[in-house]
Amino acid sequence: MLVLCGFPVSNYYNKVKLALLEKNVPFTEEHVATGRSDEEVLSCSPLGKIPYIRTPQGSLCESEAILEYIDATYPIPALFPADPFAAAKVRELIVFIELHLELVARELYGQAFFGGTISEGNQSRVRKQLEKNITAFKRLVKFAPFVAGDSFTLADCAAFASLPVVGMASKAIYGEDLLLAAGVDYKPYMKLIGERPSAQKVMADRKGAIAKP
Ligand SMILES: N[C@@H](CCC(=O)N[C@@H](CS)C(=O)NCC(=O)O)C(=O)O
Repeated sequence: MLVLCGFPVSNYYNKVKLALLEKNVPFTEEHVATGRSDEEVLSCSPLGKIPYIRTPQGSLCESEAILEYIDATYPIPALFPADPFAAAKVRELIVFIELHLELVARELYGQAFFGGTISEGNQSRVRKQLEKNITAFKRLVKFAPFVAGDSFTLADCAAFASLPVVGMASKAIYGEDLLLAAGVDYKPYMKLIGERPSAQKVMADRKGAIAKP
């Protein structure tokens, strides 16, 4: 059976968990904190990042590689469209969400969520980049009703896990959610996805993990 390693507050962990639940893949969870540099973790995830999975063939890190593996190994229900162009559009959206939005907003997390500080210069640099990238993302995202169109795909796993973090971090630092400010109204979408049993489990586990001392 697959083992998902990490913890349920991480957006990348929850992206993978949502896909596993959507696809009804049997898996267990193993709590692994960030910041580990021991051989047990680095042999599975050389940068010490979570999530990673253990499979019968070995371990695998990087959430996107994990999702591709899961979708190919457990093909039904498919979370990439069969049409190659439509599937590529899903992958394009995932890159926009993670590389151009989440990774940029990540620079804000230290101050937004963990009591650190980010210099004014860096705040303004990140804001400029985020605003540019959100404008670009707006051209691609469909919310029709799913991010890539009329069916639930792996891009929804990425969007559901990461869009709220981008919104919360920007609100904490700039006093406004830059996604909403740019007219990317992801709130009804979050509600829609939040009605799925898979997403409810992810959110409940996240809440439980945050509440733990
Ligand atoms: N590109 C990675 C990103 C994973 C990631 O950044 N995970 C965070 C937790 S949300 C982490 O492990 N941070 C600790 C670190 O970077 O050392 C993926 O898609 O899996």
